Amino acid sequence: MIEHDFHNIEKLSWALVIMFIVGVVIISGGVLFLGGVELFQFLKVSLIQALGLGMAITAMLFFALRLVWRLKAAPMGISMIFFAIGISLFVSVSVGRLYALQYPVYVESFGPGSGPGLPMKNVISFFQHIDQFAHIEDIARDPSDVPPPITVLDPTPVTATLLSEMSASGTLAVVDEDAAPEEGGQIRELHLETTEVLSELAPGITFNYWTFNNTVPGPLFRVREGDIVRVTITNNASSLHHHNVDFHAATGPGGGGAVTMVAPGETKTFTFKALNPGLFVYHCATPNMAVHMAHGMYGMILVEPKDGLPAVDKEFYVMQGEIFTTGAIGRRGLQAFDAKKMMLGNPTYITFNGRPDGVVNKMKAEVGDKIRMYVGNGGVVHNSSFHVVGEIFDTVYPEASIGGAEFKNVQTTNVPAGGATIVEFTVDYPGTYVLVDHALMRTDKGAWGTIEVTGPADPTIYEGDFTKTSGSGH
Ligand SMILES: [Cu+2]
Repeated sequence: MIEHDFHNIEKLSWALVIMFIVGVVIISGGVLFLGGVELFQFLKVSLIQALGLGMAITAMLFFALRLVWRLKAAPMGISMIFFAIGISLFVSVSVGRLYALQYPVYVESFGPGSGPGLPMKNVISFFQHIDQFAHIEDIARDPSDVPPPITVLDPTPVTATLLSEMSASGTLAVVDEDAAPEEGGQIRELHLETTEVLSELAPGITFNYWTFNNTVPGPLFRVREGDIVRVTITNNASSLHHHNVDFHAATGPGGGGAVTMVAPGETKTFTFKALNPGLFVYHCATPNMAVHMAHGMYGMILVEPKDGLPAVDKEFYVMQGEIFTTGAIGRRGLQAFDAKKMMLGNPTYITFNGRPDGVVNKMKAEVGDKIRMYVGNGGVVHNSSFHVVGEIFDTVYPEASIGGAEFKNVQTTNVPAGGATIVEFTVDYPGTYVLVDHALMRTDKGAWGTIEVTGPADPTIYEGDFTKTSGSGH
């Protein structure tokens, strides 16, 4: 009888060990089969934690079974199991699922549309197609890439033929005088391509950006109040997700979002009339909207007032954004999007033009230049406290309002999430001017850039000893 029990328990305990080994082989093989070494790398932390948990449970059961047999004391073994389960319950109730095991599918939310966790099938699909994703050398949009002011009208004349063609192609809802641009206005054709690409956000740190036209932010468009704006959006065939575009400059449900949802490979067009002047954000509004924006899907359109804006010497385009990665700040390698960090409102990186140092050493001006900056915020959590160190904004168009009251002599101005500002200042003294989100901790996450100003120094404006002092300043 004792011999018989021994054999049973001996067999059972070794069966446990074999089950564990088989489990490890099946899970590892499954991961390799579905997404190759890249998926394995990606899930490394979760797999190691799951392995640890599996080892602990197997060892516990193994030990308990042997205890039952050796001491002939079933209660001992059962109390061991109770003890282990009790500890697990205690930990799981207070901590919940282990952090690494939560990613990416278990984040619940209550917004419109789907939640922020990326579906596992998309994660697997990403690794299956990883070789097809374009590698972008520099994801940061050049802040100097600003289209010229609309002084000469667009050569595309508005004719009755063009309007009826647009109507026939379904790109213009109504053909009558109301749909025509206002006097002096034009039809503006804007082209957007949504892409999902790989690019380094810092040396050695790669992120899967989703973009408009392969940069973050997307292009700055320039139209005039009263223009008809015709937007054509194409979703690159290599995309894994649907995308669309919501123009804050458009008046109508969804700002275009409802009529521009494009599947991979698809193209759609929509038309709106630029009724209000101002600097407006556009962004992808495909559910989960915040997830799409946190991958880089935002840009701006300037609707100039009918008389244009005053002439300046230099114009720059900067957009703040937020990136949430599963790895801590500075962690190398391919970084996955972290839905939980986004829900907690804690970006790993806060960027100007898509990555830390996205607008460092890219903006140049001469002493005496009047500078205008178009500053937007594609962030999904934080408002920005925009400031240029060593400068005072002569004029701020608050919240990018054009035609309302302008602010004069401002140090720091607010840029709401999904909003913008326009600031103007004349640079009076040469040197490097640092722009920041003056919630200054964010500069450590990447929210800063520079403007280099060259020219003669006027000691009546600024004078001091520029020789460096020793020491780090801490
Ligand atoms: Cu999108």
